[in-house]
Amino acid sequence: MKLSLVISAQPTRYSDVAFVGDLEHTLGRLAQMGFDGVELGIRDPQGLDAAALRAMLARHGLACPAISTGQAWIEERLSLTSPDERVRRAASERIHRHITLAAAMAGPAGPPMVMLGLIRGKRSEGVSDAQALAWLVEALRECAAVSGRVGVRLVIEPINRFEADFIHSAREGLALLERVGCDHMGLILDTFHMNIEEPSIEESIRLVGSRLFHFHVSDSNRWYPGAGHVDFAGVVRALAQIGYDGYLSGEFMARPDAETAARRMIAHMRPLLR
Ligand code: LER
Ligand code: MN
Repeated sequence: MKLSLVISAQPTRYSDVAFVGDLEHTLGRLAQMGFDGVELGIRDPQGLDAAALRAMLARHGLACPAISTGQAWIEERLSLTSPDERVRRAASERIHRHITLAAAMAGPAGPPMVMLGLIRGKRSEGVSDAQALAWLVEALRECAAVSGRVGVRLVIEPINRFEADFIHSAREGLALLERVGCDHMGLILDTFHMNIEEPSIEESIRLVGSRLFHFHVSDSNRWYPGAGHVDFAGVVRALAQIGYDGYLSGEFMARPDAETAARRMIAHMRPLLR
């Protein structure tokens, strides 16, 4: 298992990323601290140069296991479950651009995965659960067809009930995967959401098993691992049991500051991976 950190490739209001700003400088600092990779939060891939990003990552010896799309919801309210057909279409098309960027960024370990969390949107008033789910499934099947053509894997994130109004748990995430029916779509689990929604973090990791494609770490209070009460030794043991060999990607608030939080994540997590 390897360690990465969620950072933003563009300016953002999203608060749970530890670094926003000069990307080249950030990558240099993270490589020095001992990270293996970075997960890039990207609101809109338009205007980003995949070859330049790939070269910048390579200069610092960092991988990019995933790019995430949630800023398109946070900044622009693009949603796969909006009652407005034009908004749903814009959200799908935005994800297609993320997929194209991911394909063009492919490094030695293949292309980054594209993460779909908040962009599923919130169920609007007057829209039933069944309707929202039907729109979501339809959009995910379309995204899966696009990503399948270029060999990019998609990951769905169960998100806690205070931030999203459906697909909160690992079990609900698995049911969604079943309904979409696509082998190159899996789940990402996030210890912050799991601490709120799952009866047992370890049991839920085991339940997801081989459908676990990616993993976010932050402590129970959304601070860096080690700042709250999540048992990360138990988390790593459960991940090892299911043969998970991907990234543990830190996604937490920049507290007390970005640099200290990132260092403390490495100090807490690295010894658990040995
Ligand atoms: C995104 O990965 C996430 O975990 C959500 O909580 C977004 O805020
Ligand atoms: Mn997350």
